[in-house]
Amino acid sequence: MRCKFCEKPAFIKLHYPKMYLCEEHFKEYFERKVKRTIERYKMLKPDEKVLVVVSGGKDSAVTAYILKKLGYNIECLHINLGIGEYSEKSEEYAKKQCEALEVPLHIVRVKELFGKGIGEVRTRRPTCSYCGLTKRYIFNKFAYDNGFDAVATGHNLDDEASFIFSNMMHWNTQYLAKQGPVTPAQFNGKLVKKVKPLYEVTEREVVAYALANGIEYMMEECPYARGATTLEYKAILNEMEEKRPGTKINFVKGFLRKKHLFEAELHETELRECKVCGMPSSGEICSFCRFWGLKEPIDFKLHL
Ligand code: Q46
Ligand code: ZN
Ligand code: ZN
Repeated sequence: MRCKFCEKPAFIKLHYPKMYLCEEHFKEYFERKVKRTIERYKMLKPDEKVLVVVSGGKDSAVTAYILKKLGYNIECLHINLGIGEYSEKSEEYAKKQCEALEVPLHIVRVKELFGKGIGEVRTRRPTCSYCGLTKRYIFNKFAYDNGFDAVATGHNLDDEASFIFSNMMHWNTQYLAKQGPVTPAQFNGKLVKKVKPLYEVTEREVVAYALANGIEYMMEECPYARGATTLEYKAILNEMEEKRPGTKINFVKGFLRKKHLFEAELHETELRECKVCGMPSSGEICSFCRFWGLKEPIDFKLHL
């Protein structure tokens, strides 16, 4: 098969819209799509300072790569979760990716902060739950302490579609109301703006883009990800996508059109300052400080 736009052999067959593209035209297509997503949802202004959270995996590596290529002012943050060999390898990949891109990489290591890695804490809370809490707090606080205007994460269309799908199955309207491609800054900027530039590209397209650009990334999954129900939802959506191309994007766009229905149900909890760290919290002490038993805030400010 030949590319739709030139004589070269096809590198990929896209299912929606259906077309064959050579490597060069696929890169162009992918970059245009991400650029349009950023513009459509008014994610970033050209002069904003953006912190990209890089895990070592493909999605965040592609996010950093494409934001740099589109001319944004980016720096990267890797959070080493302290999950044995998995975390050591992840950090190595993050370093390699940022070196290749020539962008500054900052590293925060959970074990250095608390003496324990994720998975080593004796708690009734599920591992992924406190891991997520820890990551979200660290990247937000790091961005806030260092004056970043936005935090970019690597969530792709498959992640978003499966998140919406699973939360609809459980009618978690509170979560659904807060879901979207952009979360604006809140609480006097203490909650930094969050953006998802890969919101409208599929996982398959991200893999192909990484391959086309020689981006190396960590393929192993976190040991705690095994058996996660998100993977089941992804598999169901993939099956539907195969039968009816466009299912995922139409589902996510339809959700965004109807999101106001969920927002109407949102019980806005009044946020106040955490007594320990001063960051926004629904209780006296925020869940991060409570979970890690902090007595003093962690200062992530870089002293350059
Ligand atoms: S939440 Fe859970 Fe992930 Fe943390 S413990 Fe691993 S699987 S890394 S996205
Ligand atoms: Zn071509
Ligand atoms: Zn706190």
